[in-house]
Amino acid sequence: MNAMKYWFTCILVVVCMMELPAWQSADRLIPQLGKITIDGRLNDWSVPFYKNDLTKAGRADFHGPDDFSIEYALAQSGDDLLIAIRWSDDVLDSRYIPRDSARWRHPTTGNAMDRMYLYDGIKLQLQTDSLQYEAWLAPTVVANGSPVQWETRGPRNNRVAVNLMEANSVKDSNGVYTLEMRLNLMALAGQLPIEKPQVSWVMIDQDSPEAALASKLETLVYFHGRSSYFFN
Ligand SMILES: [Ca+2]
Ligand SMILES: [Ca+2]
Repeated sequence: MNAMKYWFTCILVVVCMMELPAWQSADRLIPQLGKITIDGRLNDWSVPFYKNDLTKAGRADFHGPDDFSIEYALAQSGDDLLIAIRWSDDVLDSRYIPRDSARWRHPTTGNAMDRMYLYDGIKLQLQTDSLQYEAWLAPTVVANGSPVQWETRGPRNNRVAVNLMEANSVKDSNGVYTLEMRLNLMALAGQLPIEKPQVSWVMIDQDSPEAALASKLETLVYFHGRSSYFFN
């Protein structure tokens, strides 16, 4: 490489580095939505859905959208954060798991893990510098007419059970489970606005409702991701 080419390459690298988008470019505006009914039906949702933006992990024989696919959307309406999910899954493997049964210990290794990873499920986390909220849901109604398994607020080592999320789920005419959720942000945070919440997802597909729990570690597939949002 001659000297001119060398310096040209150096300058190009520096310029490219300067133009790398800052991570804030992943910030997403939470769009406004009119008044909706939390009945699980998404015909009143007129905002874009995110699809294929979560990272897959777990078993290698996952066979694509026929096996599992999800779309989700967030919206705001007054003080409410609204959340919708379309859940397509070839085998439903879902049940109610009370919070006091959340941990499961492997019978051979003795290792403890979250029991929810052994069933179809959704973990939603909302975080800011001063606020932590977590909810576990099933794709279908599992408890008290709701898909919510439980909710907590507070830091990992000092979580407090809360009951803030209104949620419902139905199966539509295409066999897709649709979930609809409402979370009142004033009730959650005590004051508004909430600045740039980070929203994290884990969406778990298990397809072996009859299998021994230990074997389900081998069949686990999940999609995960986190994005930063802002309200207008
Ligand atoms: Ca599946
Ligand atoms: Ca499943």
